[in-house]
Amino acid sequence: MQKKIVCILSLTFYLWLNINHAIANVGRKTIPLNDNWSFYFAYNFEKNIQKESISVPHTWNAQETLKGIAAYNRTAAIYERSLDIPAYWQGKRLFLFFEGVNSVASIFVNNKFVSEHKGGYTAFSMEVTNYVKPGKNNLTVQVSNAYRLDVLPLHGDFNIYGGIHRPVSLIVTEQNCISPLDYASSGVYLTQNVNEKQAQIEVLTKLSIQNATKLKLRTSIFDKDKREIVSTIDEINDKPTALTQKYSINNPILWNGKSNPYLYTVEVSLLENGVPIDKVSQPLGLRYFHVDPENGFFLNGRYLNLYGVGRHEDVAGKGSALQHTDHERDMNLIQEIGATAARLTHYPQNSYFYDLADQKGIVLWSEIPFVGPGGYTGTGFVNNENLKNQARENLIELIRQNYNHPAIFFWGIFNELKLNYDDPEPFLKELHNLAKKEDPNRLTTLASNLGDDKFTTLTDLMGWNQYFGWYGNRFSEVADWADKTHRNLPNKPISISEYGAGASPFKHTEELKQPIPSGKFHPEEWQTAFHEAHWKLLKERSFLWGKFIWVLADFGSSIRTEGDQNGINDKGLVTYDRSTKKDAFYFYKANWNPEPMIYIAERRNNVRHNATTSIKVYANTKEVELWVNGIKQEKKAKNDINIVKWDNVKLTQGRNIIIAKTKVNGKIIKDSCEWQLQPAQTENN
Ligand code: GCB
Repeated sequence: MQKKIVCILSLTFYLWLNINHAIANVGRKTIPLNDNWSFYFAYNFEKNIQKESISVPHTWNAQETLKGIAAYNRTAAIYERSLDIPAYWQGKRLFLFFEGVNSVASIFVNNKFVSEHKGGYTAFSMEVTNYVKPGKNNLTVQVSNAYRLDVLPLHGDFNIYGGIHRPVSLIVTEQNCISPLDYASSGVYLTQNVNEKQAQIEVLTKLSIQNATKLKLRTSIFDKDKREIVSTIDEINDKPTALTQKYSINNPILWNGKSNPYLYTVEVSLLENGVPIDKVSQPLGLRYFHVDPENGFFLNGRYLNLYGVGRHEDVAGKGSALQHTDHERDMNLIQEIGATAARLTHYPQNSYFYDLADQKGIVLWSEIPFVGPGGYTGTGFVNNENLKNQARENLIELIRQNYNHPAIFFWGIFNELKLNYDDPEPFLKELHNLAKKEDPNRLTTLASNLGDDKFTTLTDLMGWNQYFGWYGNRFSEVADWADKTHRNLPNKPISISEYGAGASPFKHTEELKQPIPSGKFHPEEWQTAFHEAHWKLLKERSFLWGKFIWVLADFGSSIRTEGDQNGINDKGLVTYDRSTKKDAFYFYKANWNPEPMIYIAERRNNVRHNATTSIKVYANTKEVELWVNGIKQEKKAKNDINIVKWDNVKLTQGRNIIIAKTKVNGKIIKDSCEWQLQPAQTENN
């Protein structure tokens, strides 16, 4: 009897376990495949070669590109790891999802070729259900960053870091699922038509249906506090590849840039016999906008001055193989400086960075890596069908993968192409049309470095990369350029898509003199002067719909042998390792970030030879007090670009203590630094 009870109990427990396992086992799972890879270069054919154990994101070029030798290792490498497939996944579908492999990837499962992907900065996915067996399987990725003419970019002042430089995962689904195969997008596309009173939202869901068994699609929209606002369920008949559902929200809360980056969430669930078997969640930021050639950018009916930085995904020691914390640090810098916008140069960036921009309300320009030579020789375009196909695919990937990010407003189709090789214009027109077909609700743009009679009819908006006072010319010419371009193209919304100057925070001068860009001496003070002069002239020109500094942080460019360090473009407002914010960073912070601040500029220029000097403070409060060696100077007010300046200040030989103070709501905030005055050096000492 007792035995019988034990048997019944065990059977019940067994059934309960199985049912629970089955329930727990239903639905999409995303399993990270970032660890336990081995790595070696593809030219090693010996059987017992040494393989390096690595995790992805990974690149093999992060260090050597700093030698300043253009010929860094653009070769092929092999990444391997095992794929463990539990037996209870029998009947599931399996997809590999790569967020970015630079720049051509060939994927093999159990030594069988599955697929190839070209282009290092977009995600790609593939189904591998029929390539795997229960138990251990091998995943091999052959990666090449070799220079070739059929993969963008053909050119560029940045490194093409070879490797699996973004995360990898395995997606496990039921037989029927929301498609992970539509250009590696989420499979859900949210299109909006918004005004203050009402938002109409169309949710297009791409499906991958193997067996049509009582399927339904439930789509719900939740507000920020996770309260469901609307929800519908539609039956799925036959085996459709897509389904569209429509919603409206009255009195929507708008995504309003930094002032209120309000996000709803759209949750799309696929139900089989009433049980959810797949679910995709996407952010929804409701907003409307336009760009006016005379008055710039308007978000939700109000003028928004778009200013910010270009951003490369590249950090000292890591190249482009970044972690979430690296992206967060960059976003924190963008927020700290007070930017309203960023241009994500020169390629689609990590999906996490777009998430951060959605959450923080930063308006984005995002682009494909269609990059021309700028001031160098060579071409960014050849009229070759293979290259054109890759560029088309890349643009579709950029748009579909990032379609739902409210932060993105502009799709960039190229940077600094030239006209002295194959004429790129017909193809650029085609790319503009393709972008419009994929996404009629955003605007296209480009970044040119040619005259205002070139490339002006291709895209909705335009931008020019301008370096007045760096690669020749004088700072003030930026105003003449802007006004003349605006006069010549009165109906075209124009922007300054890059402006900047190189600087080392460790090189200084007391006499401002334009440095030689290709030289080693890039004193910080010239960059500061460049930005002060530029911002004064640019800030008032609201017809410029965007003003983008080149660049947030110094970045790797193997072709450069200038400034302090080979292989670095030093036009960043922050150093390559993000440890030092240059003076220009604080200049913009004082102008863009309303949080009270005070900062003594030229603080690092701390060995002085001129006994009479100027002292400059950046502050966003009205007045600033200054003490030099305990002696109070005249209290001064800031000027129109938040600079407070004292001329003819006398320093004493040896140590000088400078203290600047200001009052914020009755509280004193201050900054201080120390300079040494030393006798001027003569040739003999
Ligand atoms: C440009 C390019 C950018 C370069 C920059 C520079 O116009 O678009 O990729 O890095 O100039 O620093 O010269």
